[in-house]
Amino acid sequence: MSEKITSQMAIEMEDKYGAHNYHPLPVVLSKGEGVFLWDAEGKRYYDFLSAYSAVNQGHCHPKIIKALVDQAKTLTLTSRAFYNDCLGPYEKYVTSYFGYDKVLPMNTGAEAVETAIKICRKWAYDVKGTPANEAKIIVCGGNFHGRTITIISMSTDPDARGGFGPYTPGFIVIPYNDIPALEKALQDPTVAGFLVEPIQGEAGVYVPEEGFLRKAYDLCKAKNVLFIADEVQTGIARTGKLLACDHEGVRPDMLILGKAISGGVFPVSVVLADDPIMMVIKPGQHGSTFGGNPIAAKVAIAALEVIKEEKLAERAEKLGKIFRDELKKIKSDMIELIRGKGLLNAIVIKPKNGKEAWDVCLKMAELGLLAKPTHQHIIRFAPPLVITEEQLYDAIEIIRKAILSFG
Ligand code: IF1
Repeated sequence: MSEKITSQMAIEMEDKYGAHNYHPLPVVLSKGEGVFLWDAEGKRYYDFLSAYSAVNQGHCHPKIIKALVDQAKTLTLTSRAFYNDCLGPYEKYVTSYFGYDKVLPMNTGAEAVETAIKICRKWAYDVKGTPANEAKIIVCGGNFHGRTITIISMSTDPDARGGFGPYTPGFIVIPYNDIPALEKALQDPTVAGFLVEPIQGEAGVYVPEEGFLRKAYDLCKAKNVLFIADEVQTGIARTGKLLACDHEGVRPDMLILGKAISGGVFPVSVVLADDPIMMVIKPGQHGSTFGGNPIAAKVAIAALEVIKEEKLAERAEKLGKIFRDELKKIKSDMIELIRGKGLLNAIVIKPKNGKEAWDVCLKMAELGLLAKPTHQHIIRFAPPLVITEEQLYDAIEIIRKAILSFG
């Protein structure tokens, strides 16, 4: 089964044998290295999606791959029925890296979000004294936290949510970036937590007003409500700081990470919190077969080391400014707005002669750069953070050419 297939064959097979839950750009990728991807025919592309910010350290980073391969040859999975000699060192490393007492390891982002919701509810009943089954969590319109039934129950996106009821109760939806709405919702004494993305990724790289996170955090504290940050997409250097919350000096009560915590090499996610919160979970109350497995532990340590060793947060901060400044110089009425932080950026596209964000992405792919539209009119730009300044200028030239090709 290892014979080479053409791009055409690969697309036909996915169409015939795979569920149709995606609509990918017609590009078939077969190799990655650093900031580049190659398709089945050997054409090279800049990757400006980075697997939705999972591959912040660049494709197939040698140090992370070595950790993966070495551990894969030694021990892969024991389950949590027994101890293993990788988990403890990883737990020590990751808690000191982010500055929390404890970590709960899971695999995917959605699982970590579910975990945080469970911990928050349990904390409400055991510590805060909320009456049984009444705990509520405030979330924001336009959120994206994953695909499980409970998570889509708090979504406002008709595609994500529609047709999948009945829904999990216990959520209050307020508009994003709306402090008065939060203040009002917090008056309900059964509110236990506020779950928020510091920048809304799926909503189109929607950056809240400066001070929003700080004010939201302070309001939560005044009401003894847990401030829970979903940094699955914004975390790990992407926005120019280790965490997007660091821009406002906010330390979440619970921090949810996924994606780049493994450099996109392996599904690894975590919830981080201090003892008074995390210790509400007792043996048997939560877990996962694969969570905290030896490969995940070794891969995550390597991936987090790369972030520091290669100063990727600092790179994202510096190169992000250049990126936005250079994009703003492109004179085209198709560019309605440019926004973002660090190397998480987006262009809002104004359709022209029937040409939309999708067409711009097809043109960029033709010219050797991959990005994906979100919400029809927005293109997200998030290259691996290892991109050099020279590569960035080269990529900007491709984006410029693609947009200007529509006149
Ligand atoms: C897909 C979006 C990005 C996330 C935040 C939790 C999760 C995600 C803030 C769940 C996942 C993904 C999932 C992926 C596309 C992608 C995405 F466009 F859908 F919204 F990145 F922008 N919290 N985001 O962004 O993590 O369970 O997937 O590991 O295809 O659904 P997961």
